[in-house]
Amino acid sequence: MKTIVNPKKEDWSALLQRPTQSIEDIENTVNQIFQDVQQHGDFAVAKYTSIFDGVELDDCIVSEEEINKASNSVSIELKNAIKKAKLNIETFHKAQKTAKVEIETARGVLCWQEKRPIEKIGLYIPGGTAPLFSTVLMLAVPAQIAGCKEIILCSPPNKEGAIAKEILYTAQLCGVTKIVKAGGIQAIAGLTFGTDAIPKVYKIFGPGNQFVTVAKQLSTKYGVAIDMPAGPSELLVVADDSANATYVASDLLSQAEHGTDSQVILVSDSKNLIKKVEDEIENQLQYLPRKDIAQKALQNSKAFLIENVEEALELINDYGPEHLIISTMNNTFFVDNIINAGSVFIGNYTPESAGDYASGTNHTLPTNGFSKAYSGVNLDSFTKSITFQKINKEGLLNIGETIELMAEAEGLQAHKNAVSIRLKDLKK
Ligand code: HSO
Ligand code: ZN
Repeated sequence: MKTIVNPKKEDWSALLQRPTQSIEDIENTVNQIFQDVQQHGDFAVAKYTSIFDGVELDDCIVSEEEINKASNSVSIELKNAIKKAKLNIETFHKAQKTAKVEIETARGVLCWQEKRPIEKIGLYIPGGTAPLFSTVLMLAVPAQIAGCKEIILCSPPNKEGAIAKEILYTAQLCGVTKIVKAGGIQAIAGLTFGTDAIPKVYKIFGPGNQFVTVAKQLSTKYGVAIDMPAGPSELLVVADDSANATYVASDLLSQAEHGTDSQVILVSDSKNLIKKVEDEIENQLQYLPRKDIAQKALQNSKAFLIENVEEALELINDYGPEHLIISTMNNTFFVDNIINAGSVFIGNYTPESAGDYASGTNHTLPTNGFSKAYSGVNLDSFTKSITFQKINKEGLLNIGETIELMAEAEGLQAHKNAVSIRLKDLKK
């Protein structure tokens, strides 16, 4: 990890650049596969599964039998852990339910807003080196609480044509209605257009590689909503001499092991702490099974030696980390003043792993600086708001003239008439 001492403000954005690649070549591939799936449905999906995942499937839908078999082979200990995490995620997301908002804006003019579930949603769960079944919990649990009717999960099959048993078990536990063995661009295209096997959905959630991310973005051109533009994982830790360097190092490594393009940043006013954390990283790294991945990620990572907390805060808000760990003498200062972050972890005993799995918060979060404008996935991500209004005679008398004047000024006579016709009756 490279240490940057007292960086000048004008250099921050260059120093804090994310390790993202160009997406132009990807866009062509994504467009082509979308067209193919739109025209040839399941046939095209199967073709790309064969090309990219190296497996020919008779049926891309996971059968009840397969799910039960997979569930039976997950250990009791792991099942209990998943259930415990599920309970906390449920508790936190149920608490996010809001009551209907209802108000009389003027006498006789009653307006209200109510939430309704998004009926059909798609969840994308990547396969690869570590199948993250925890993401199934993070997406399917709030979807079920919100009342989504159709929850379609897509995940790429392995060479044997299977999806990880933990993913199947968790999906079943959380009420996923259909599990499809399809990954990458072809899965997103299937969810976008619908095929005989894959239902068309209204919103697609979940992380993925750059192909999946670009595909999700393209699906919005066809009227499908997405949770957010996802990117490689990030963690920023702000720590001073009061922090435990061993803990800080373990947190930085926990995020670095996700992928070679992950980025971890340490911000501190203490040269001493930075040194201790660096030594600890070296120490702990050698024992990690994924040390090669973590090591590469650490090459994208930096430690910033900063003069004071105000400057540290400004730098953090500028970067907008996906995850922020605060371990300082004055945590409250950062908690009160943080504006741009996906999820915040406070104090020595709050590792990011807690939020990744089991504390109850969601781990599907905005990366790549998107925390400046996007929230992480939460209950509202699975609902939409509908507004209602009911105006009585007194109400129309109250606001009628206002509408007439405004409609007239916009040159929209028919709008004005809709009010005038009624007002005439009321004034008879
Ligand atoms: N840190 C990841 C989520 C995750 N970690 C899943 C472990 N499993 C992105 O927030
Ligand atoms: Zn993680």
